[in-house]
Amino acid sequence: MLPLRDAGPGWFSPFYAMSLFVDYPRFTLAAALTPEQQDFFDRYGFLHFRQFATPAQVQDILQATQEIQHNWLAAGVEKVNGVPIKYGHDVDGTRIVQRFPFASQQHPALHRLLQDPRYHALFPLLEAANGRVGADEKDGLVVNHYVNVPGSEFSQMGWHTDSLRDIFYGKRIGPMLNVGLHLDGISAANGGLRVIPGTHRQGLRQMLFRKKHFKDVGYDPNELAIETEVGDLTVHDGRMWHRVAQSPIVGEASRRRVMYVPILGGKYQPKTAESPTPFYLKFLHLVK
Ligand SMILES: O=C(O)CCC(=O)C(=O)O
Ligand SMILES: [Fe+2]
Repeated sequence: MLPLRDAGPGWFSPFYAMSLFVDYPRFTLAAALTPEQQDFFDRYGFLHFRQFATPAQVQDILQATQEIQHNWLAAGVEKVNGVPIKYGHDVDGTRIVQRFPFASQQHPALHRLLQDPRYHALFPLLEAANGRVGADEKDGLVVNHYVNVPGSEFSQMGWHTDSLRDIFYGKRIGPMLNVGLHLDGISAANGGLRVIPGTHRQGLRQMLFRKKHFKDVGYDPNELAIETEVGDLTVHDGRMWHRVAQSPIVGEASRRRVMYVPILGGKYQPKTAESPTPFYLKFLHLVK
């Protein structure tokens, strides 16, 4: 395994062309993190666990999202707790949901999934009191469904930090981890998640201006490709720069489904049906 390097502002990789292939450890999540896992996160800002969910659990999750999609399409639902649902089209032209906010409030199978005690093992990474799974806060459990079709509405996501959202609310950046459960196996050659290791420790200026939030979509020499198998879990610090690369493949093989839930510390701030639409979602149209 090649060691990862910290990505300081001016850092230049001698492995420029190779950096997609830099390897990093995949761990297993148990009831408590190991010191090695804790150290890796402190240094690089992310962790990757294999086989968090079984193939049968992943099938149940996919089934649940289809049921939610069916209900929302039938009822013409536009928002949940003020957060817009993103609709698009599948390979065969049918209308689908591509970003489901607050999904665990919509289906008992997804609600049950968030009761898994292994999430608690991640709370110490927050370095904050009152750690919890944010099922009713931020955008709740979000399911993303990417597919690259001609005129696609959702096939990639530009560079961003999740913590920028706090700044839009005029708040201090709250402690936040974003936890992804990967429902498709994606190799680096098929697009997928890219992170810039170490950027969780950057200053506020770098967090705000290192790139143009959501507009910049290109390759970065310091990026690392997160290659997933079905059922993998990833965790990244909310301050870390990341993006979703578009699959170079068009059609069925480009399909990528992943669900994210925030792990939060500090004050509990649930959203309700009366919650206003957050300002940061004006960026949602940039995601195509
Ligand atoms: O789809 C992914 O893996 C990442 C999505 C993401 O970064 C986000 O929704 O904020
Ligand atoms: Fe993100």
